Amino acid sequence: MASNLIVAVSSLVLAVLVALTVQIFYFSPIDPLLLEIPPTSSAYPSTKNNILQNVIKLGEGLLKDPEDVCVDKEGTLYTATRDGWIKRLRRNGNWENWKHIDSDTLLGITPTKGGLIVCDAEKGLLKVTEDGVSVLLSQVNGSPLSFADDVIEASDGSLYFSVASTKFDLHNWYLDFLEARPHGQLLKYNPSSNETTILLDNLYLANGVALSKDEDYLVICETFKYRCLRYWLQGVNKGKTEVFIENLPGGPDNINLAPDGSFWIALLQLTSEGLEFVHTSKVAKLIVASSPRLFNKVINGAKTKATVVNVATDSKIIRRFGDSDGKVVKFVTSALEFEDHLYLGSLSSNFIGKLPLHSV
Ligand SMILES: [Ca+2]
Ligand SMILES: [Ca+2]
Repeated sequence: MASNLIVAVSSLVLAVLVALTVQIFYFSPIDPLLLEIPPTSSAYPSTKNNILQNVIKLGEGLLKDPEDVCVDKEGTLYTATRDGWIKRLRRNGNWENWKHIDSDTLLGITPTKGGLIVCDAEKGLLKVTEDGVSVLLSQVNGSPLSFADDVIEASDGSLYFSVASTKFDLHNWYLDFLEARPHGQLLKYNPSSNETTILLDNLYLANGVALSKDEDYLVICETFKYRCLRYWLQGVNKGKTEVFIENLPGGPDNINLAPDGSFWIALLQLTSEGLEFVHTSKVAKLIVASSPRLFNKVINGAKTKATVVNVATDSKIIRRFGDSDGKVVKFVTSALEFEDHLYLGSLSSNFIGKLPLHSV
């Protein structure tokens, strides 16, 4: 009798194990590659400053995970929040709930001559003006535009923007990360001809996009490669791509041109012991991919820090600010310099951080 029960229970356990194995390994949503996280170059300034702990919190409690920030020519600061608001901070210090979009996937924003352009990872590129919100671009070559991440306008009116991944959506970004294959793109939208061109393909999670001061090149961030590429728009190298900076001390998210022509890049601290191990094992990747909860456990450490770097046009890191244990700010995704202050967006904050640059 007892032995029958043991046989029955063990058969059941075996069946469950087989089903789980089949589920995890044969029906996995990912086809992973191993990922080598680059060693942090010893040439970079020390990792241990906590200068970002000195930020002033703007709009605290009003802003749900403001991923990106921008400032228009009047000096009004804008951000897009996870609950679908475009909120703005007037020069007089007042916050305004400007426009609401039925979306929880708003990412990069940029001011343009014709209003604010917002990347909605589900709807595409949106245009926001005093009159309301309209969809500017929702398709690329007949396919839905999904996971638009960041956008910038050139002085001729062209919009350059990134698609983080053509395979996974924002809610499943961790699968793109685990798969570690290049599904990202850099695109150009010409509003006068209504034409969209793919400039670069096969990018490793294409994220922030910035134009150089003279608009002779673009810098595009590849988060999982810990590097940024330079795509030439003018001159003898027009159309060519080269590495702008690599082995960054974190995965680059948004990037912004500074007034002096250098760039501010927010770096995601995607390194934790758990993640480092996961990147060395396809089996571990398949197991983690089977459960977002498991992924959150592995990446947890990564969400408790913040780093931003200021990179010169010759690719040297000039300044590096951090909050090494996320005491005041963490998961900083955007850094924008305006009138001698740095403004910080974050996917784990309810405020915009403001750091006076003259005193650091
Ligand atoms: Ca932006
Ligand atoms: Ca971004």
